[in-house]
Amino acid sequence: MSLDQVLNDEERLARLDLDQLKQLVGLVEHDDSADPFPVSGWDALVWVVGNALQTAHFLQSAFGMELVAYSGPETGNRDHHAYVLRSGAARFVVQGAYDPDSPLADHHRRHGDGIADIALAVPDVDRCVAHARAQGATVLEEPHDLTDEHGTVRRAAIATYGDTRHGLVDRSRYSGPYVPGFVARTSSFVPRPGRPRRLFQAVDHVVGNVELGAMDAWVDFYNRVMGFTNMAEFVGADIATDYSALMSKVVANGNHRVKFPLNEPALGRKRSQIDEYLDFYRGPGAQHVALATNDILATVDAMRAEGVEFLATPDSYYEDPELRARIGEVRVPIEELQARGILVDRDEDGYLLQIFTRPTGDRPTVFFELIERHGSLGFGKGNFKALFEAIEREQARRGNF
Ligand code: TYF
Ligand code: FE
Repeated sequence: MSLDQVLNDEERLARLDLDQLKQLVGLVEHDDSADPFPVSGWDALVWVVGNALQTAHFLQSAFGMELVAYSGPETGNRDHHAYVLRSGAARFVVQGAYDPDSPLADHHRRHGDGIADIALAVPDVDRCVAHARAQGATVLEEPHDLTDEHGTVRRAAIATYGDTRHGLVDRSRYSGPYVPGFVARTSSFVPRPGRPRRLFQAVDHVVGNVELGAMDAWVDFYNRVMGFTNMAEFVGADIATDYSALMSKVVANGNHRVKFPLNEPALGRKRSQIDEYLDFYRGPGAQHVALATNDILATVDAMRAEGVEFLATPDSYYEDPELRARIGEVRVPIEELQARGILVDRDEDGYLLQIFTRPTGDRPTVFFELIERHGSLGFGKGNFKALFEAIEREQARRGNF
């Protein structure tokens, strides 16, 4: 697929052009014809939460997302409520059980709020499933058509780590608001005056936490089953603070739009943040979602004004002369970053700005990252130590460190 073909309708509607998208998420040229499992991008992050109505409200008020579709008892879905929200190219679906016997209630009982389906947009669902099956993947949903008056969505799903799945979705023959069973829905929510129209434009990466010793097997799964390749920032060595450690490797699809860092705990003097996640999520799962923004300062300010809490970065981070020298010039004075706790990292390709929220649910599990890329295709390796120390301060506040 050539680069000018990769923009989907939503991205065109969101007036994202190719150069913006390349910069935002580090998109690269890729030839699909030789790819055994072509993936064009993200379809949706599908959450199971304890209260979908209120999560949908939070995503509108605090994350600036727009409500676009709904399914629930009023539309014939007597199992759960589901709200579809958009921000630029990003789509979230939040589901909460209506029927006390819904499988979603069991999912929530076990995992708390979390991502059940990291759904990917694929041009050929059947080809992907045939390849995945031949490679030994577990097919959770066989390819099937969902049809209504707006057309047809073809969908399948394969299992990944823990109870997480990858929906494989082809919506090229569909013009409805999400998938059959959903109706278009907007809301009366009005953003605070002066707030940017969008707080983020795309999903950059989704990180998976897997069990001790399992990371390489999952890297192999993404290589073999889904044709993903290992990204440069494929460290392999432990990333350690004085107290704890983890290992992280990154795989990406052909055009690099979909990037999956995979973490496993490593043995340190204290309990790793990954262990804390695995305990409270009751197994492997999606740890953080990085949202790409083209103005991280405005986004952080807008989210903070709505009560979103970010990890604190100590002043010593900004005063470290070694860091200052390594970072060089970025688009704003360092003081502007320091005032907000935004981290900077630079590599051979450019730099990135990033910041992390506290966990957004009741358990110390899922959280968000905001990322503004300026050429760097990395994940902020230079910030790992400062970041992990900040996470450990939070773990200690919770009594888990
Ligand atoms: O995605 C990444 O790799 C960075 C850094 O527990 C990171 O955002 C890695 C592990 C982690 C938190 C952040
Ligand atoms: Fe990240």
